[in-house]
Amino acid sequence: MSSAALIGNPNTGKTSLFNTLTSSYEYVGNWSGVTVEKKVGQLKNKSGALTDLPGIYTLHPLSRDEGIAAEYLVTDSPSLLVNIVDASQLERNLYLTFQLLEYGKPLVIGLNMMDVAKSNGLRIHSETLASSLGVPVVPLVARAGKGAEELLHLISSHSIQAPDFHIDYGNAVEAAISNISRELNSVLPEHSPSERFIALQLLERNDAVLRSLAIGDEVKAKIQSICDLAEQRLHKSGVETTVQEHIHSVRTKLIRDICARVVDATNRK
Ligand code: GDP
Ligand code: K
Ligand code: MG
Repeated sequence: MSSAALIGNPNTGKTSLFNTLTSSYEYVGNWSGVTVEKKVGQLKNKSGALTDLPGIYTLHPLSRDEGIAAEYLVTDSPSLLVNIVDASQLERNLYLTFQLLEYGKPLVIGLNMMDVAKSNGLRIHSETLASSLGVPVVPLVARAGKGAEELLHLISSHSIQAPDFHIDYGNAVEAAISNISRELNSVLPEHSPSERFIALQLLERNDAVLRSLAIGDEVKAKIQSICDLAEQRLHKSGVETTVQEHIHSVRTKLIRDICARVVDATNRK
């Protein structure tokens, strides 16, 4: 049995898809500690469970509610991520996608709101998006149920591979990722997200991820000093920003490059 999770920005059509893809609820309640609704359903073809996660723009939470998705990714460790992306707002949506690509587990993109993109005069080259990111992309109009069958088929096929997605964040950050990964290597439980993903989230000072990790204070202190050292090295190399801002700016530059190839806005309305 697989466990898949729907994850994406707010209002991208996750719940609409959840309702189309599942036949019965396994669980409806609240996420622990917060009043945000938690829904887990059984996929229509009985191939596994699907969890509908609260919408977020980044894994880096600003509030307890926003930390739910990050905590879930670390502690529940789903075997497949179904990233729902709004095709009409691709650049903004891809930030979370980049973070999820680093997770190290199989990922499929449901490229929703294709009707909205079209009526805005945007042509979205979904094959170019798929080849740029190295993951399957299924165009969707969730409100009309379009593409949902193909997505369900793909989710259940168990043919989706973990993406080989690797951004080069530069020497200072890459050295820190290696050093944090080494600290995590022996302490992470099986089926955890990739060490690289956790290292990057910790370098981004994601407290929800830090809280969710079952690691001792000694390892936490070592990781903290690696983060501090990365910042010093970054400054020495002439980059005046924090590590967090640096990671953000490397990602956003790459996202702009990809959008320039994927989105044809010649006839934008
Ligand atoms: P969530 O916040 O990601 O769970 O998104 P919802 O499933 O609640 O959808 C947000 C709104 O977008 C609802 O009004 C949906 O009916 C609408 N919606 C969902 N998918 C599509 C789509 O493909 N096209 C259009 N035009 N609207 C959609
Ligand atoms: K909503
Ligand atoms: Mg929803």
